[in-house]
Amino acid sequence: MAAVTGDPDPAEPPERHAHIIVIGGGLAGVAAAVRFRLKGWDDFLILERGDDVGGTWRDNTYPGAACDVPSHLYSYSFALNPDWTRSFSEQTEIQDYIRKVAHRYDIRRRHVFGCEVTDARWNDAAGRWELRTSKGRFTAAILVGAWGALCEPALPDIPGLDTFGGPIFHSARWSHEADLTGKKVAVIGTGASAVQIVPAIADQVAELRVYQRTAPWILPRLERRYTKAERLAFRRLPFYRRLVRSVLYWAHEAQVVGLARRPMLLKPVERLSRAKLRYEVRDPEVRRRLTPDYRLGCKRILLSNSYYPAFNREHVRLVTTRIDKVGVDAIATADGGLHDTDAIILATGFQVTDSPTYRKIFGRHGRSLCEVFDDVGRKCYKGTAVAGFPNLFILVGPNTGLGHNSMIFMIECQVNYLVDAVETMRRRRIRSVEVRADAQDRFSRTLQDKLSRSVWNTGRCSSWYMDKHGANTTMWPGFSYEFRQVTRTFDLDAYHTSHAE
Ligand code: N01
Repeated sequence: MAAVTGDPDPAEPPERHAHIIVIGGGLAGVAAAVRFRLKGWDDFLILERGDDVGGTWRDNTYPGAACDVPSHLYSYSFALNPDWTRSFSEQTEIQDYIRKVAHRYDIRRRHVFGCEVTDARWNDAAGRWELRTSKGRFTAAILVGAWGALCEPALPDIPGLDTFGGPIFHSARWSHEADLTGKKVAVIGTGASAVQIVPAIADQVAELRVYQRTAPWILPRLERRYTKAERLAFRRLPFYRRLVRSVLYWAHEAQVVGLARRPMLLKPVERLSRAKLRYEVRDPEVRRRLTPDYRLGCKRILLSNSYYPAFNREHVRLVTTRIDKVGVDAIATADGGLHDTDAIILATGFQVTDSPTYRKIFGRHGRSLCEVFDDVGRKCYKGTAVAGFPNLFILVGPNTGLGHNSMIFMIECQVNYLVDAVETMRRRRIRSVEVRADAQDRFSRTLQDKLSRSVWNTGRCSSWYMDKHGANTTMWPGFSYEFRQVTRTFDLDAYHTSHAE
């Protein structure tokens, strides 16, 4: 136990310092670390609570887990991968890719695995961040928040959930010990995770009930295995690899016109999705209940060829009545239904706008990100900097989400901005930078103005893109190349600075 005098606890490991500390070793943390290495920087650490790199791709091991962005687009620009085996990669292949990138750039040795950050506080007098973690204390001049957006499971507030007697787990914490064979299984939620899980486990279970609150819009998934000839071409002809990536990039970029600018253009796509539903689901009543009642794109558009057909099977039922409560071996619905249940899968999404990590990061006035965001909304300059939090750079921060393209592109833009910031600070002997509140407000106002015309705001749905103030603080309302333009160079004039003595 630490002495009350404030003397250091002899049992506690000594404080470690690094110029830059990155919290999180997922896609964003790895991208940052690789860029630091390519710059020849070695004075950085990545604190990762898990035991491997990969973040959400390490954690989401549910049956059927795969990406819905094409594999040649969902890759780092500095590590294009000729070896992708499918047009859309599965989780295992993406996780393997991230591991290989970490190995190739020798960044694993800069990681501290199994290191959970309990809090990080800016010490203004010392001009540094001070962190307490499960592996002792750390300090850093610059803190990079690469904790990710889709990492903290959101558990539903359903009465009696904790009284359930069988296996119950979140989709992102899949219990591989739980054998679902021949069991009566409930899947709660019908988002991107659920539409992959349902067809993947349908064959295995005796009875599958899918509890839907809101029907998702689903489009065909143009998925296939690459032929040998294609893979050879990807490997031998780098220009072909880049060409495919560029074609995919611009094809995806075009979707922004419909999503963010002219939602009416999405009408034909809605017709396509309805036709798919008519073609794939036999029972008209089930079809009716699977038909979304809001505009396509308002929630994330899902891609699947196997989700709808699963509902043609006798033992797969769609439940659209609200869940009343959960008992020890059953789920009760508001219409008086009582469904015997052996296992429950919570495919209920993530805490995005209310990330618990926000409660752990304390800025210049001793207030946490959570308190500041509660007060003024989730405002963030260029998705990266927050007024009151000097030398903090968030990756995949507010309003960097894409409904149409690869998040890796956005991550690389932000890393570019971060690297330029670090170099600018070194060159000009700046000790700390803190974004000016007026610059942050102006940036947020412009974003919110653009978002007000987007289908995410006008599409008559309720989605996790909105924060508790009713503002869309999740999505980027433009082309992704526009984000590259605004993050190309670090704009020091938007920041207050303090100089090293
Ligand atoms: O989570 P979600 P997800 N009672 O939040 C329902 C990425 N991702 O894990 O729509 C009953 O989308 C909720 O209902 P409603 C991707 O960015 C990508 O599926 O709020 N139901 C919804 O149906 C994605 O967008 C991939 O009415 C409740 C579901 O749970 C993001 O992760 C694969 C409930 C949650 O859906 C999240 O996807 C997987 C309650 N109390 C994930 N609370 C690919 O690349 C919530 N729900 C393919």
